[in-house]
Amino acid sequence: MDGMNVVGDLFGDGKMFLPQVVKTARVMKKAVAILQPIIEKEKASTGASSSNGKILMATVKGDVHDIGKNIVGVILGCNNYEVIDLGVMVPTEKILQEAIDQKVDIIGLSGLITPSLEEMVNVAKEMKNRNFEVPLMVGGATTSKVHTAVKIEPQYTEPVIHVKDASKSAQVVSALLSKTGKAAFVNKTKEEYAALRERNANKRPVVIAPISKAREKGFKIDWSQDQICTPNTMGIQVFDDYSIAEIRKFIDWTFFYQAWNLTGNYDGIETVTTAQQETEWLKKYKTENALAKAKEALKLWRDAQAMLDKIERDKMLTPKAVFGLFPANSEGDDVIVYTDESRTIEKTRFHQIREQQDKPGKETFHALSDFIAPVSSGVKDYIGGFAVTSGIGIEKWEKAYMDDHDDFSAIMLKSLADRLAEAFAELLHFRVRKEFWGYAPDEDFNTDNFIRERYRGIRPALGYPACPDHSEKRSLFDLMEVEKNVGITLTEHFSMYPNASVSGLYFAHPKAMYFGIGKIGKDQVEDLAQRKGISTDEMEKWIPINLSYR
Ligand code: B12
Repeated sequence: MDGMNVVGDLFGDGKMFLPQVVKTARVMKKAVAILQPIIEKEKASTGASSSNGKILMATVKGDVHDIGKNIVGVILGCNNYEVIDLGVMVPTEKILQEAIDQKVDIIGLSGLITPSLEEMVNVAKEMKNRNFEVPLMVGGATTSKVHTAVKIEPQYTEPVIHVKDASKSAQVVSALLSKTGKAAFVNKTKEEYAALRERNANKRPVVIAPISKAREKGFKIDWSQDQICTPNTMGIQVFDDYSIAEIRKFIDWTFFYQAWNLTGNYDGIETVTTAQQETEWLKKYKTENALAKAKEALKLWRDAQAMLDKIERDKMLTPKAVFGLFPANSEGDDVIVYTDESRTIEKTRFHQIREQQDKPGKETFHALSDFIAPVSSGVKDYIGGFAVTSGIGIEKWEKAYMDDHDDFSAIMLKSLADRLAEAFAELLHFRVRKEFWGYAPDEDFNTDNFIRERYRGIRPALGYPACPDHSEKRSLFDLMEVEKNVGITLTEHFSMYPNASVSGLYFAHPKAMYFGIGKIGKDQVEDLAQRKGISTDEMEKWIPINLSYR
């Protein structure tokens, strides 16, 4: 344990890197498992607890993401905290009951997508209602200090702390549990959050154009001049067990290093095999820290290749995909998908959101529907949809690794499954452009172009900045019978299970591009709610970060 404390401190000080810590934790856990009977005996005789405190961790209701939470769990374990991990999609009731039953010292919540932000607010409110006294920590990709300060902290009387990443987690926990240091830490954070709230309240309000004006200034395409490509293969196609060997060629490794807290540019890493190549490659890292990080990145890359080889060889994961290409036209900001080329029966509608944030010189207010020919043009246009997963089969392996006290392999597998899901989405889009839709038959395989999105057409994933409403996934899933065809399911907050899944739309127009919706006005929210047949309150729940008036 003393050794782990040293490792924890070195990591906190930035002198050790995440993969090293997680590997060290594996050694510790395996050793502890052997010593467990003796530890238990000692505990029973002295009544003493050997841990520094009990932390309950959970991914909130409706969200399935846990790689970040799991990493934090390992780091806290290394720092001798007892971590009670309730897993994913955990309802508030369960979080609170477990916290009481297990007498935890801190509750930690994790979430990756926007609806989880609201869920965290709910947990905080409920903690106050029930007079909880333990601090609350929040983390995960969409959480932020500002959201925590403005929306979560005011709901709870005890400390609420946003933790940006794993490297900060042990310091925060230690401060929150310190008899001498807690008050100062909590007061400092409270002051910081109060200042953030004030700054937020005094922020110059964004100028919102009326939705009518934004629509008038939508992105214009001269459809009479346009050559639309009719897809070679219409309707739905399913891939049941796609080759991992093919998919791995499309991996963009940037986010893999990010997941392992090793941000940096490691271009050319795949060419390093001999000792001489390694020495040459490392020469470009000039500072001591950059060099140490690059060495670690190289080890991690090799571990990843070994795991990918195993995934391929042992068929650990079964990548599945469904995509569909359909007749479509836009109507206002909606995209209508028809049952067939007669375009008489509407099969579904995708309700797009339009930019409304105005500023001097702003000429265009985009909506994704601008990239599809309007019904009034008489032009026959098309849209595509896709859902891919590389997470089927993962639980069995994850459990086996965890039973073997091997968090490193469990986290490695998860981070690779995520990479494979993204890569599969990229590969499928490439094939759609080249073969199935066929508007880019001459496009060559070029990972650099894929990463820099240098190709015709876009594949916005539902929930991304151009289409932030996660609830639109329901229409996509119904359209392509995703549950039945590939086994990806949706939670009540439209998170996809298995976690390593990506879904979205295909737009083929050469001028189609990515953009961010930003803040929108109440006029559009009301209109959107009406178009979707839901209440304004519910609509607001799906896009809280886009509301200009909250
Ligand atoms: C990799 C990635 C994925 C992976 C999954 C990653 C995962 N964590 O499970 C894949 C490719 C599968 C994926 C899919 C999707 N993604 Co994604 N994804 C990302 C990306 C690029 C990085 C996130 C990540 O993994 N970071 C690394 C991990 C380790 O970090 P982390 O989870 O944040 O955890 C760290 C900290 O937050 C903190 N922490 C986390 N939890 C906790 C808890 C406590 C108590 C504490 C103390 C700390 C703590 O410590 C952790 C370790 O350092 C982000 C963009 C970005 N740059 O952040 C988008 C992003 C999160 N994704 C997004 C979206 C929309 C999706 C999809 C919905 C898209 C789609 N329609 O297919 C799907 C959803 C998948 C599903 N199952 O439902 C959006 C979310 C937007 C929103 N506001 O909702 C983002 C922000 C991209 C964007 N710019 O819009 N995604």
